[in-house]
Amino acid sequence: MRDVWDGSYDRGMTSNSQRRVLLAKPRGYCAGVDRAVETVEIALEKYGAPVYVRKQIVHNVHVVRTLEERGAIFVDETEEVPEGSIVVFSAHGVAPVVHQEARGRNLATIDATCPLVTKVHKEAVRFAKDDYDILLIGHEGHEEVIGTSGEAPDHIHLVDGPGDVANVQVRDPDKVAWLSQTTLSVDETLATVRALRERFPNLMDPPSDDICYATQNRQVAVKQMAAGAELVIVVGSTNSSNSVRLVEVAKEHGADNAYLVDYAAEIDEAWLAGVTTVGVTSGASVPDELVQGVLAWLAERGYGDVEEIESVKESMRFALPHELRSVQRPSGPGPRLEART
Ligand code: 0CN
Ligand code: SF4
Repeated sequence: MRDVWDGSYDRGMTSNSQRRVLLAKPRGYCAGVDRAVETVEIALEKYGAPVYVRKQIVHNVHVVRTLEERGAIFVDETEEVPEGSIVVFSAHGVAPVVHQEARGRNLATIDATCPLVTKVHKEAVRFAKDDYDILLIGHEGHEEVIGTSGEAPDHIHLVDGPGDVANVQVRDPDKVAWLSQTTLSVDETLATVRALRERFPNLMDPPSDDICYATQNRQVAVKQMAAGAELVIVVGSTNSSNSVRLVEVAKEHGADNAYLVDYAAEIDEAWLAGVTTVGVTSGASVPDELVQGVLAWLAERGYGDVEEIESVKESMRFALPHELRSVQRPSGPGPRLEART
């Protein structure tokens, strides 16, 4: 396996002997998703079913279905959780008002918010305390954006991409800071920040990157891979921001076509017409067994030669939420969900 690949594959006529798969690495579960899924699994083992989860624990259909089969009940709001029950908050974070509501209903909460989302919440609180107008770059309606905005609703303005910059209204153009959702396109966010800085030359940057390491690394990996693949298949769910971004990035960096699928069964054979090289990757909320299902599907159609292209090494792991710290954890990262195709 090469450490760095230069993207220099030929795009010849397809024949069985030439067909190949480039498999991006890193792909799939990040440290925050691994922790959040494990949180629900451990809560089910420790307290027994049902365990309530507010919103999808992570934005993946398979993960949610599998946890439901084990006794997790997913709800939209805490008011749907019976008084006195256990509720887990999802990886995407919640506004402070949600914690208050849970206390009001006497719920036992376990907060699986990713520490890298919590970091953005803290940055918002800090800038609001210093009375900045905060321009939060993110997708309207996304749960993470709703949670972060709830930390300082009077100070935060949502900026949904470069096209939204002209709409921003602030009190003092010299006292403005920007933050972002963790799972955006790095390139589009840089374009949004450039446009914001043109309007607000004294714009303050966040103290550190808000787009998380996992989102960034998966985009770097798909860029390298897409340069040599006519077709890219991204495994992930349609409401997963980071997964959808991988499809866009693949198209912008050389793939003729890129598609998002939850399961191998959703792949359309017609996508393979004339294709020699297929790139495969997955979003941060996707168990690798689903990628293995896609590789098996491709192998049955002559794409059995798989080369993994590793662009960045990852070793991040987060401690469990403090409510579960006493629990012995299985060693090593990785999903414990059972396969289903
Ligand atoms: O797919 P996810 O659950 O969430 P988004 O990409 O939609 O934000 O991945 C985990 C990310 C977090 C927080
Ligand atoms: Fe945390 Fe990033 Fe994973 Fe979201 S994608 S859970 S912010 S590590």
